[in-house]
Order: sequence, then C-alpha cells, then structure tokens
Amino acid sequence: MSASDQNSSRFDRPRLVIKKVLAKPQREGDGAVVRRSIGRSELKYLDPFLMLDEFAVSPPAGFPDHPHRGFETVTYMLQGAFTHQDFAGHHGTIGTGDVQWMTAGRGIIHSEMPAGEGTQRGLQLWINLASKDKMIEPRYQELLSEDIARVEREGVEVRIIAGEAMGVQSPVYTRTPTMYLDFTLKPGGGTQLHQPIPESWNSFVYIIEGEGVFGSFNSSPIGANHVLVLGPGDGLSVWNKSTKSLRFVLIGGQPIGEPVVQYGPFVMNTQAEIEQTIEDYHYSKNGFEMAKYWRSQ
Ligand code: FJE
Ligand code: FE
Repeated sequence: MSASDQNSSRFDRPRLVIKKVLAKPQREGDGAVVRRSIGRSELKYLDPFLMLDEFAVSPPAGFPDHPHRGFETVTYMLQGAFTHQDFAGHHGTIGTGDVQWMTAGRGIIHSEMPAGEGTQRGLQLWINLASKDKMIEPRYQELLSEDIARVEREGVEVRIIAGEAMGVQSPVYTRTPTMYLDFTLKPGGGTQLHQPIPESWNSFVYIIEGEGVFGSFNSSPIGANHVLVLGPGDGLSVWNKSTKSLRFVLIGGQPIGEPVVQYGPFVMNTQAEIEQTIEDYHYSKNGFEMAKYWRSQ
C-alpha cells in the first residue's frame, strides 16, 4: 500500500464531519444520568433518528413505567444488565453486548431498570417510523451478544448490530432501513477503516472511548462523548493515530422525509395525532388497552 493510499479515503466522495457536538450528562427518568447526542437542542432530529442516549444508571435509579408510540427503541448494553417488563407480559434481561430492538408501533408501556449493583451502561437509540408503520403491532427482536456477528480485520473489530460490514449482514429486520455498527480500532500503527454508507442515508458517529480522526486524514482527532454528523458521500474513513484503542458506533438510516410532532415518548406526524395518542393513553384504547391495571413488578 502506498503512503497516499494510507493517508486518503477510499471513496469517490468521502463523507466529512459537518457537525460536532459534545453530549454532556443530564438527568432523565428517575434519577438516571444520560449523555444525549441526537435529540438535544443543537441536534434535535437527524431523520430518521430521534434520540441517542448513552446511559449510566445504578439502582434504585432507572426508567420506571412509561409509554411509547410511533417509533422504535434500540437498547445496546455496554456494561452490566437491564431488565424490561411490558404491559403485555413481555419480560427480559439484557446483559453486556446484548441488544433489544423494540418496535413500539401503536403502543407499549414498559419499565426499564438496572438489573445489577453498580453502574449499568448502554446506548438507547430512537428510530422514527414512517406514517404507514406508526400504528403497527408492537414487536421485539432480541439479540444476545454471542449472536451478534463480529469481524476482525487489520486491527479493526466490528460488531454488526444492523446492516452490513466487511461482507457480513445482521439478521435484524429494520423497518426503517438502518445500519448500526460498533467499531473498535486498535492503537499503534495507524489503524484505518473505510466503511461504505448508502448515498441517500443520513449518518452519524458517537464516540464511546478513545480518540479518532474522522472523514479526512488531516483533520483533528476527536474524543469520547462527541457526536459527529456526517455530510453527504459514499462512505466514512477513520484513522486511529493515538496510543489507545478507539471505540465508536456508526449509525445510518434512510430519511423518512415526513413531518415530526413529538410529545415526550409519543412521536407522530401531526398535532392532531398527538392529541389522539394522549387520549388513547389516558382512556387505555387503540393499543393501550393493557394499560388499565398494569404496573411493573
Ligand atoms: C423517556 C424521559 C426518559 N433515555 N435511555 C422521557 F428518560 C425516557 C426514557 C429514556 C431511556 C430509557 C433507557 Cl433504558 C435508556 C433512555 C430516555 O425512558 F422515554 C421519556 N419520554
Ligand atoms: Fe422506554
């Protein structure tokens, strides 16, 4: 490989970082702390992504009984375990490296609470649904850590939660077409990565640990807890020039291109649909039937 190959992107139109925001800790739920990247005021919506929180929660804090309608939540554990219970009797615990991909559709009420002592850490992503899918039946896809494909090549390790990387495809069904990749780039020797991203998709990076050079070889390194919005192009190049390993998630999705009206955990297209949702929730109807007497244990 020539020096110029090493120093430049492999793409005709490499995606560059067009916005960088630090996700500072804030309180959410019941005493929980989250670093919100997408969904904060500087970055309200990156179609189809509504929110990305990195959460760090120790008991008794957590996210007690609350509803959702109109989108999907994807919970990816980084360290520790979380238990969820919903009003339809669904119950489970996910541990380090596991993923719960929940399609709320017309309605879910659930609790999400830490399952162990000490700090339980993870990421929760909210993906919008197109109007035609907002009122579908709720469903879950659960992926255990051991079932998530992991590929390692030339100092780069990737866990493929959704979409495709290094020739391997995730089994997760994404109603809104989505890629969700967890990369670790080893230190020393200038490890590099060149990941294609569909041209029409929006995409971003959230840095979990270490620091990396994103988009173009000569740009400044960026460190943990930053969210990087990527501009248009056909792929992302990343270099780890540091002495520590670099871990980040790369998330991309096909924009829905519809109006978004959000009221907390309800995400619809119009104000009238939000008012209908508040009524449905209040009177336990149109998907919230099971809410009437349910409380988490
Ligand atoms: C929510 C406040 C909330 N980020 N990260 C308001 F905290 C929540 C909520 C979460 C959440 C849950 C987990 Cl497990 C991880 C999160 C926010 O539950 F839905 C609203 N509306
Ligand atoms: Fe929730």
